[in-house]
Amino acid sequence: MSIERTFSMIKPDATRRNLTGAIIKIMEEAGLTVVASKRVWMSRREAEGFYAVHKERPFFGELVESMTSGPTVVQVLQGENAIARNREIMGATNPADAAEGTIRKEFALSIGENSVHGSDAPETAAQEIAYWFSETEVVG
Ligand code: RTP
Ligand code: MG
Repeated sequence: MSIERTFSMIKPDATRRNLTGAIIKIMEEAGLTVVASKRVWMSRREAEGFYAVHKERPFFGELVESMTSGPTVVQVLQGENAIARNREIMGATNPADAAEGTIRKEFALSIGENSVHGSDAPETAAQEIAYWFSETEVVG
């Protein structure tokens, strides 16, 4: 067990439906603490840069479209095994495969509009946090 930080996003499909508080409540109840948070309307350039790893994938255009379609809440979550814990409460990428009680099972509309993002490993967590936040903006 170790205290970790992970990067999380509440995506436009969820902010549009006013689900920010409901989603953060699930995170907090799972033992994760919001140690940085801001609401951003991503530019195309920011979305393409953030998702650069997926740029050759067939869904890239659709992903960038949806991430620039409205406000996103970008945040840093801290807690025991925060990376895995957050992935667990998010549920599978495709809401059709997501387990009962997960955020995506409850709120996601489709694989593309799946309400949340969470880092998948320590390296990506560090990169993704640094993409959106300066060190002084993360207050643990
Ligand atoms: P995330 O990175 O957002 O936490 O989600 P993930 O690891 O579960 O999924 P990943 O494979 O990294 O894909 C990133 C995001 O791209 C969108 N996607 N659309 N239309 C499609 O087939 C498709 N596949 C992936 C999803 O919004 C996914 O969260
Ligand atoms: Mg991913």
